[in-house]
Amino acid sequence: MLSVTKRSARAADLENQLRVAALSIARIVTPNPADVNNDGKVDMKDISYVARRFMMTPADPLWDPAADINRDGRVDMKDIGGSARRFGEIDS
Ligand SMILES: [Ca+2]
Ligand SMILES: [Ca+2]
Repeated sequence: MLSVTKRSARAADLENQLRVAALSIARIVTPNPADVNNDGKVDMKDISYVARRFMMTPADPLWDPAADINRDGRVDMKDIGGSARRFGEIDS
């Protein structure tokens, strides 16, 4: 009985480690697009960065594709909103 409990505890621990690893990989593969400056959190810096590029397109010399949260080729309210909606999100 004890060995079964030990084994399942080990399995649960392994399962947990795999889950943590999978989450880490998922974050690398799909970084949070709202974290424009890539510092691991979505805060006012990201939102103001997007806001400062309001109405810019790739034709603009200051264009930064990172500010185009929804990747539609223009920084507008949708991008500011997209960033604001994810305000406070932290990658750990
Ligand atoms: Ca950030
Ligand atoms: Ca956009």
